[in-house]
Amino acid sequence: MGILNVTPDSFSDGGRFSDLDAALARAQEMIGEGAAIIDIGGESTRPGSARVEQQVEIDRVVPVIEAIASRFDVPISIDTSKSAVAEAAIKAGAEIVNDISGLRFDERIADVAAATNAGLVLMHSRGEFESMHSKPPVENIVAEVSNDFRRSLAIAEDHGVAKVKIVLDLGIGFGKAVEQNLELLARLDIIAGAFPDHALLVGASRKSFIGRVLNGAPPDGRLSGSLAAAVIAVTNGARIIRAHDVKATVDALTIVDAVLGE
Ligand code: 7PM
Repeated sequence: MGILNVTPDSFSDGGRFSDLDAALARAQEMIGEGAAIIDIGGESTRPGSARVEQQVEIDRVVPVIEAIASRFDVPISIDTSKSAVAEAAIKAGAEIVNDISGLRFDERIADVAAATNAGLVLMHSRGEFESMHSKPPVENIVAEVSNDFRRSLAIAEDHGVAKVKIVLDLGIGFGKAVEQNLELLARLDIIAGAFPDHALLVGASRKSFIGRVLNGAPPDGRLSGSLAAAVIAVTNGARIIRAHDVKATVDALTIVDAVLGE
């Protein structure tokens, strides 16, 4: 799953038309590098970032989704926690809703997914939008993630989302201490075993726990660490990897597949 951010800071050269062009070029590049899904987000979840009005988020993502959907045969996911944005995105051509709140912020996301037969990614996170990145750690992160997955799954199924459409995501970096992100990757096999009906998605790409373990490496110095995390995740049972660096990630995982195939 290749990441395509369409927040104003993501493409620097301003001007609506060139923003759309830049997004399209990046999508095309990631597809060429082997991305199987393009994940489009119009709201930054950076620590301390302000929430974006839903109409602003819609205005950012819809033109990009329409442009990609009309040109390329690739599934598009919409990274949002708002049902109105999910609905507009699906109308524009998205097929998957990627909710970082796991239905905690807006349950109607499940109604939208059920009504449109869209895929639904339920990501684990702790705390509200503003406090998500500063929550004190819990005792047993594997147990908490598993319990919260059950709660999110129950809501989704109550709203009529088919089991087979639901993907679970550990939510690396969302309200978790560095050691807990490492523990989740180390024990991913336990979580995968507990949820055999669902594919697991992991997004560790360039995240701050990698920078911390690598003595302060900046985001553009975290590629090797991100690849190591992706390899561990897939080896331990993840089925989808969310990544910025698609070519390098696909290469690393092609080797993993080749080895596991023997
Ligand atoms: C700041 C902090 C900026 C975190 C961006 C992020 C995930 C996601 C994000 C994930 C799924 C990033 C994150 N992370 N959706 N959206 N899984 N499903 O690094 O791990 O892109 S935002």
